[in-house]
Amino acid sequence: MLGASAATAGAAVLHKTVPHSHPWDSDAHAASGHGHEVAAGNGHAGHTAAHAAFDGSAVSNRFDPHEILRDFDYGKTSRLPNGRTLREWELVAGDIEIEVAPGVKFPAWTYNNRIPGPTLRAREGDRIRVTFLNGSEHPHTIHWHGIHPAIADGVPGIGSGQIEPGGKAVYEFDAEPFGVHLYHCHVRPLAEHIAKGMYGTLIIDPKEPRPEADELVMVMNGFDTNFDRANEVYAVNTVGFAYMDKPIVVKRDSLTRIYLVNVLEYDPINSLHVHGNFFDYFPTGTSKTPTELTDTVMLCQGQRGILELKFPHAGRFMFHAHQSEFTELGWQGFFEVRD
Ligand SMILES: [Cu+2]
Repeated sequence: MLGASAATAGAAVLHKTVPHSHPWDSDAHAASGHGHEVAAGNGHAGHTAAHAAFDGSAVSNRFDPHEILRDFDYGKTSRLPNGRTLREWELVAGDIEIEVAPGVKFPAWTYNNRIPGPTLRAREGDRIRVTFLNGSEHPHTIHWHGIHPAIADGVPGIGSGQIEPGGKAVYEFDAEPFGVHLYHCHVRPLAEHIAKGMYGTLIIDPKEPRPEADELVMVMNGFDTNFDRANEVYAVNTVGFAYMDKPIVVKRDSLTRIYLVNVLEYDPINSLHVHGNFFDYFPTGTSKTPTELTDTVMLCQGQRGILELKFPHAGRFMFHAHQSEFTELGWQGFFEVRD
């Protein structure tokens, strides 16, 4: 049963192409449940084989860093008697082998067969219900960043506690506060459970939505491929150099919004620097007023924020960690700004 669930949850569901729109932009959407949506305005909506590479050769994974960028999962929605929206998801833990660079395999632990796990997206005030099935051979949980009762916190010894292989838990809480948040396993040894790949992004949109934009999710991570508690590969969305080989296409003079999360294990800090531009920075995304106009942001593990920028010039612009070691080991990419 669990295996079948894992396959269903992990296999990409129907993808709808809905450029720059949230389901709550229309009542019809809000009332109907639907799984994945890819807001793909830039020509890579199709399912092609994974094509990230150090040097042009391909890696093969069940997920594609380019699809993960704009893949927002709004869950299955229904209306509660009190009129509020209930959003439901199923997350399945599993043990799979992934490729973090051509030929570099990594025995990962995942939510829904991908790293990062699905980007869950709700609106402030929604009710969130996540059913967790442990199809892995190890105990896991889902710990949530946000404001919620202790029983929904996803740590061993509280509420449903540690979920053993084959076990199940339901986490239910209100979507608050608005911002960009994180979920991850909280079973010890914590560093191992996180570094193996058990994390994802939870976006809670404000009731009054942010301005329309081309939105991207970037989860900064790394992989300790020889188990010496140091990373051999650094990346955004798992595959080193994925966005060098194939740049992220954005539109000149139009608003680009990046949901940036740092889950890097074994290194105390991470950073993102954008070439040829500055961005407004909203720490944790909990305010609509930026705190800074800058071109570099530094994040400790678990920190996250929202970047908003418009590119005034067409062309290719690098983005990368400003720690040169990370850059050289995979954490770099290009924006390709087109008219
Ligand atoms: Cu775990």
